Amino acid sequence: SWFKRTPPRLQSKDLEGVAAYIASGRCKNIVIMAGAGISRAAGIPDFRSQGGLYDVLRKWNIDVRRPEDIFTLSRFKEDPKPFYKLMSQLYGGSYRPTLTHSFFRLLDKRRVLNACWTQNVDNLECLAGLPARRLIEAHGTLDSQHCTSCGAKCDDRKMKHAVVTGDIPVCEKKGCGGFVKPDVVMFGESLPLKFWLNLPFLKRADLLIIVGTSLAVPPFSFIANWVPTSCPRVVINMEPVWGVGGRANDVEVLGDCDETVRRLAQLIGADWEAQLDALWKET
Ligand code: CNA
Repeated sequence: SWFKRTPPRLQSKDLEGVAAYIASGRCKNIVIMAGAGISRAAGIPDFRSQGGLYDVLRKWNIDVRRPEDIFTLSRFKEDPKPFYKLMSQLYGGSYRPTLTHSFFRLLDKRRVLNACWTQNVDNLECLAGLPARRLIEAHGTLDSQHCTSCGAKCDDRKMKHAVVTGDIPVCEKKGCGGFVKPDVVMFGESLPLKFWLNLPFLKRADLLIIVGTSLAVPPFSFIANWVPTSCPRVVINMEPVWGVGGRANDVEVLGDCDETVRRLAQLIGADWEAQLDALWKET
């Protein structure tokens, strides 16, 4: 069983080494940690890159002392307008998963994916076909919503209509009228139960792929330290990620994630790249 195996070691500390490890068949429990960077190619801005949501807020002169305030529950309850002004950006378009999302699906198809832990709320992992049992949406999802006052569920279409037309969605239950909020985790809220329940399984990880995230938001960022010390960790990101790089099996591949996962698939085998493209075309 998994705990009796000898600890994995990469042939080389680069993408070739990671590919050889996956191709060897010894790597069967890949854990992914994903962030907003993987959805940028879909046209969704991230938080902290240039041109990201934090820049947008500054440009709009939105009255928030810190950009994080907009995603803080107590502030939302006082005044949800800045949050919804920003949401209208996200709800306006229709988005298609990226090659990186399809790479996650490929790992699942090849039966080497243990779980994908994502901070994203855009639902693109689901649209790429990743089954719910493999997906942990640590910061919730924009795909459903509830009243912050009475907790009632709110209709999808009414919600999206309100947001796109610039209204604040309000609970329609008689006598309630509370503000409706998408089921995203705000600062000041606890993470979904699924996050906490899945933590013990991180001990099974035999490869950690950290992709498109600055890894700046705890407790999500802690996951990187909760895989076994011997577990190789590969960062696929535009910039180095704080806190990862010090372990013997850490690998850093800087650059665009779609390009990197394509190269990784190529290096594992031509059939992997072909299947990756086929899965992406399906989305
Ligand atoms: P972040 O802090 O904005 O970091 C994004 C990271 O991705 C940065 O380090 C970038 O260098 C990197 N990056 C950007 N483009 C690429 C690319 N093409 N290839 C590789 N790397 C790239 O975002 P995090 O996800 O780390 O921060 C966590 C927040 C952001 C979570 O709470 C999310 O809910 C929230 N968020 C989510 C979305 C979404 O659902 N798509 C969008 C914006 C923000």
